[in-house]
Amino acid sequence: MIGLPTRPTGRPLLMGVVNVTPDSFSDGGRWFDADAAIAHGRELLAQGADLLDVGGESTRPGAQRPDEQEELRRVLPVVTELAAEGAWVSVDTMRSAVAARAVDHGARIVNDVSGGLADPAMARVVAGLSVPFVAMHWRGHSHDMQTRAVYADVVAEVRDELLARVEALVAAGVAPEHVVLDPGLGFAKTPEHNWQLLASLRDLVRLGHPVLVGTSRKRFLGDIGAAPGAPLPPEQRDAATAATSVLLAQDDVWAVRVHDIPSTRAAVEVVAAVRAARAGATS
Ligand code: PMM
Repeated sequence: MIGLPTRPTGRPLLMGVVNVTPDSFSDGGRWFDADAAIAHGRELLAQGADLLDVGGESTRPGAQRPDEQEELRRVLPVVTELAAEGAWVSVDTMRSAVAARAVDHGARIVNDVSGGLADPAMARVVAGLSVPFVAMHWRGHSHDMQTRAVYADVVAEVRDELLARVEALVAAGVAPEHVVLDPGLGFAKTPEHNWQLLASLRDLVRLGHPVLVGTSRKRFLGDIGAAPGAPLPPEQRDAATAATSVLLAQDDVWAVRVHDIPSTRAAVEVVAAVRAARAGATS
């Protein structure tokens, strides 16, 4: 059984994003070629990433899905090489067949933005693979997900829908300690929903599962530090991302999923240093 990488003292793990896609909203097309994606993964590791999340399907609002063969063609060479070099690799996929092949090629975590809902075989396959599984909150595929951003109480509904996923995963044989929860910021959420979820993140952490959060470069951060009606482009959202990483570190999440490692690394190391100083002052 593969365990989860341990969280360092005082800060979350840093999961670096390696999108092997032509159209991801934040870095679309930049690492589409396998060699470029591998080089990017190495760069993220050199900058301090603790794990790498390799994905071949863009989930930006409105995106169309690649077929399974195309997804495999994109991710397998990148997963294989980075895992062979010793990196802790997760595969970002909604397809159980892609998850199984990627684990066979060295991936040690399955990150499913649908939490196992998109592919009915996912829970059973992951149980058989015996690897950690990231269950993200999801209400439907990207092409129309924003129509599902309707909540009376977003914090309670996301929590309850995630707990329903935990129940289904465990019933299919996934070890409870293997289930990582993710509130799915930006997925069937308005900016207000994302802020409310961030504000209440501690409640999710208190459920007892490791929590992973992806705020990096997302649309709701585009208005921070921008003129009204002129959101910043994704590459200029790393300062706001780092600020959310500080909050997430203070909430004791297990990992943050980010595109730019240096800015978030500095942010979470500040939190760890302040915590160490506080602990020293009281001992
Ligand atoms: N966000 C994206 C893709 N995969 N996985 C998890 N677990 N959590 C996320 O928030 C998440 C994800 C979309 O961002 P990208 O297109 O920049 O990768």
